Amino acid sequence: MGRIKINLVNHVNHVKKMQIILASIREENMTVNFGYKNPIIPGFYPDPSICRVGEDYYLVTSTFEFFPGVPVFHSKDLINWTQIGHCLTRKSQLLLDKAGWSAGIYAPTIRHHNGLFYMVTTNVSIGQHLIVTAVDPAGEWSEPMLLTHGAIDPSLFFDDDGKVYFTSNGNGGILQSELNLNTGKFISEMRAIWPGTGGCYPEAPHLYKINGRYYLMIAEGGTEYGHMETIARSDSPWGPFESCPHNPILSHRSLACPIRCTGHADLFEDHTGQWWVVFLGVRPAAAYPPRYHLGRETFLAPVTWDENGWPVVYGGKHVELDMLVPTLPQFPVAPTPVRDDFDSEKLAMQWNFLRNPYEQDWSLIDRPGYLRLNGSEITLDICDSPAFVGRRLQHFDAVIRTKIDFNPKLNGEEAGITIYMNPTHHYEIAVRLNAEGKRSVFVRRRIGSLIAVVSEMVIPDGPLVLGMNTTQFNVEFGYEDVDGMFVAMANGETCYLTTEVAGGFTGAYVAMFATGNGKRSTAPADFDWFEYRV
Ligand code: 6LW
Repeated sequence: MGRIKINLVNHVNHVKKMQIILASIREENMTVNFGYKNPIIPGFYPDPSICRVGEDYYLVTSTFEFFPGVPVFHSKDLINWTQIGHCLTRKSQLLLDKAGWSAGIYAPTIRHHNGLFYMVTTNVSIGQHLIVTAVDPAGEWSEPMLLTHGAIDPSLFFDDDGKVYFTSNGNGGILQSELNLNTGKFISEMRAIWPGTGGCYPEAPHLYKINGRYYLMIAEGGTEYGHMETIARSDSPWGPFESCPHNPILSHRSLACPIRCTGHADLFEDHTGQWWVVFLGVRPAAAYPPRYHLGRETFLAPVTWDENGWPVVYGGKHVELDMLVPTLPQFPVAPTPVRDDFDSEKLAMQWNFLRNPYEQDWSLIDRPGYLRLNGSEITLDICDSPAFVGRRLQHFDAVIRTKIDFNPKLNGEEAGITIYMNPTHHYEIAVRLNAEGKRSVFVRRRIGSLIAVVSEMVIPDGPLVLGMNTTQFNVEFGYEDVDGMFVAMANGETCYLTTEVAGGFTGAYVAMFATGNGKRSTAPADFDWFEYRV
């Protein structure tokens, strides 16, 4: 017992020392090629898939009912990522009309072949897979080729002989067919190729050819706390597949470490010959009972190969928040600016709508320098497209502020900011007319069928700064008084916005919204700026 304690203390000291060294190297702008932090892409960015083109890396994640769909990230070092676009930016590519919550876009796969990027995913709301292509991954991506086949988690593999394989989940195992990419037709029967190792929900397959052999890597155990990644190989893309003797190659099941639910991975070799996996994991706010509200996030771990040709993730250890391993030379990238002043005629890439937006509900042009939301009859409580522009809450500790200019004229008209998990789990601070017809700021919390306004105060005329301060466990709501001092009004627990409570596959958003609660608002809500400070 004593020895374990000493080792842990040593380990913690070692991590602290390494962090200090890395910070000083970064300050002096020297090339760093050691150590990184997980998650590499924090916040609701699940089901990662990655491809390499030369010394550039491109990564996509799933997006469910949010629009645009499937963000594309670029990196030169696998650690510092910048969003360069979205694959699905048009309604003709991504129909989310009244899509259910956590429906829409499930796990994507990105591949590059013969100068073209391919992204394949499933829109479960229309029951079809879609393939889009682009020469430039920043977009625009093509119109979709639609494939009907009742399953999820499609992947593409381009074999050396020109054949293209389409692999997905289905029938309690992994299914595969050869695909003609010109016609979008399956040109062989859909065959069951591997049932997995016995975990529930064998899914998220990717087929690779490595050293002349076909490796099939999949997720099992469900995306929750039993999640794991397993692998098998064969001399043929059709199997029979031999399971890796040390499966699962990645899992944090039964562990109480800060990263849980690891699985749904994509395996790749970097341009220096080092292997890696990207995968999803979660960071519960507390170890027990574990509950997470930031969604499933994207993680990275190094891979080595054992003497029998099987991959070993992170030396067989459990993946950590601080990864003390050699990396590619690191190229820091500019962070997303803290404040968006809405001075552009295009929304910045971090912003999303809920489902396909109604164009009359928002504008960056009607009042230049402001994001205008015209509240419709639709509220945050239903599966439709309210006037809503939001971004992911990516950190436990964030300070969120927005300056709103909104003069409601009729009862029911409201606008403000929400921390939103799904239609039945969200909290907001907003402006409306109170029962006496006076302009007020109020905090409302919705947890399941319980809906309560927990604080309301009359406010003077003029624009108002609304805010939320988030921590691991709490969201504090308030506004700034005339002296710019934050006036706290109410709190809400993050635990009721977690996946364990709210359900589904997404993570918390912070968003500007407006609604007329059953009728169109007569007053627009103008947001001068929005700040997200970590
Ligand atoms: C996804 C499945 C999964 O399609 O969750 O974690 C589903 N894995 O592979 C939704 O993201």
